[in-house]
Amino acid sequence: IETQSELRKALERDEFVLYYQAQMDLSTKKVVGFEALIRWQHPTKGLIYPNDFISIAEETGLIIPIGQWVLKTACTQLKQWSEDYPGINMAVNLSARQFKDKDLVKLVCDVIHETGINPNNLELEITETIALDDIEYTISTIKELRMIGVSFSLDDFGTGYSSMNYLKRLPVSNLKIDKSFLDTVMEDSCDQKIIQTIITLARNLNLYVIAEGVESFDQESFLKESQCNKAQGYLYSKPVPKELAISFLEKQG
Ligand code: G
Ligand code: G
Ligand code: MN
Ligand code: NA
Repeated sequence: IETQSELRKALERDEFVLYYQAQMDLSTKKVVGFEALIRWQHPTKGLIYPNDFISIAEETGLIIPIGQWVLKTACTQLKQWSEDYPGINMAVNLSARQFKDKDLVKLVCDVIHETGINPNNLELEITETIALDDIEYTISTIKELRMIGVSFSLDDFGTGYSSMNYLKRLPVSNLKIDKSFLDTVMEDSCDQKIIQTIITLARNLNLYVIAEGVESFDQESFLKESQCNKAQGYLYSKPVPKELAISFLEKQG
């Protein structure tokens, strides 16, 4: 676990990096987007993962400048990749404090303007828990960003407490089925039913569904048969540095 002053230094010294994990369209088996995932390239300790510093960043408020850096870096990368692959999407995670920040809408607008991305290719991920904390605020913030073309995904779906009543009111575009359901799906028929139910629910609410943590072809076949739209997981790629990520796009032409 890292300290506040170390995190501040990391920002000043530009030690954060983004890794990118491919998101596949299950019907075409092509990469249709990437999720940006932060890492800290520490000069002596090596690569540090977000679970070891995001909560401290959140508690200390440093998540605000770190989050600005993430959004700007991910959108700069998106702009570059979309020159050759115009439909490609970029998903960026938002923590609770970032989502509640009064300047979020302005930040996103500024970054879109500065980088020149197509806002339709930007997806912001929030968890159910964040979304439901103050539902009226959530709805109005998502609507404001939707108006300029940015879409939202509900991350870790199925692990929080969203009731159907809340879900139908949230103007999100995608549900991300939590990895925990995938982990045991091939042994546990209950998990299969849960996943199929989430997919049906999503379709009825006009939402896209993406499954996270896909590691085997069996899981992929099950998801395809269940008409899940997209998949993300080690089967396709781990989160990788930008040079490797682009090679996936180049390979598929
Ligand atoms: O990449 P990894 O699986 O180690 O990520 C662990 C957690 O850190 C995930 O819950 C992910 O959402 C979160 N995370 C990764 N990158 C970012 C980021 O840029 N911003 C925020 N707020 N959370 C992130
Ligand atoms: O909470 P969020 O969904 O943003 O976090 C995604 C995290 O899940 C990333 O840290 C990523 O490294 C991890 N991840 C992505 N795909 C897989 C997978 O197929 N298997 C495992 N074990 N972890 C994965
Ligand atoms: Mn995520
Ligand atoms: Na997730």
